[in-house]
Amino acid sequence: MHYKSFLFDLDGVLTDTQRFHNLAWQRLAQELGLRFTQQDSEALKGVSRQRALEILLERNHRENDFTAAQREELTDRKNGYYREYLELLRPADVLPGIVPFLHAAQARGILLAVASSSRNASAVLEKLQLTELFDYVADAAKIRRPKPDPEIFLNCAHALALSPAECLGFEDAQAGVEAIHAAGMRAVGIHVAVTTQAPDYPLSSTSELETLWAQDL
Ligand code: B16
Ligand code: MG
Repeated sequence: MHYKSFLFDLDGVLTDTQRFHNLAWQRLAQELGLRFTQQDSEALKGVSRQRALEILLERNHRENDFTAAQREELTDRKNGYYREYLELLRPADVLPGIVPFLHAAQARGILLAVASSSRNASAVLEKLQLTELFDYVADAAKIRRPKPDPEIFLNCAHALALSPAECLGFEDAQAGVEAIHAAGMRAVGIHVAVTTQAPDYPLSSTSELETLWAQDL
């Protein structure tokens, strides 16, 4: 194992909060009379809140129907719904295999960081009681260009004083895999549904993470 750091996406990798994002967007879409299919929800994965709203409106041909102030109200409303669902989150909601994998990585001296597009990332990590395990958590509010731009992954590498080649990224979203590759890093894909850019190490679930130790990464 030549990697010195693992950079984790949060929603859909450490925990299944992606379903809460989906429920919140679905609720908003219903209120606005917008279509919201499984494919729409895939397209919204991993991108920022503002970009997700744009994509939803574009896919419904409604991109010219809302002012900047109205869009802000819509993203705030979606976030309110998401925060409501987050109330249900417990430490038991960390996905299978994650905690042992993080401990095993720490035991090998591998640095751990979170590279999530979510401005709620710190709150989610606290609720899951995972905060202490990470050496660095990127602040999504300070990232100017959302995934698939590499900025957030490069921000983590920089904070840990490592080169991109020394970092391995973990993602569930196509936009995230693209961001990792654009950063010059290799990607572990956790059940990545759309594969315009295949992850280097595709896994079907977090329960398979331990199999990575047996590979010559
Ligand atoms: P928030 P990740 C992403 O998190 C989600 O996948 C995406 O669906 C969401 O729109 C985005 O965070 C922003 O989240 O509205 O909480 O700031 O997958 O990068 O951990
Ligand atoms: Mg994700």
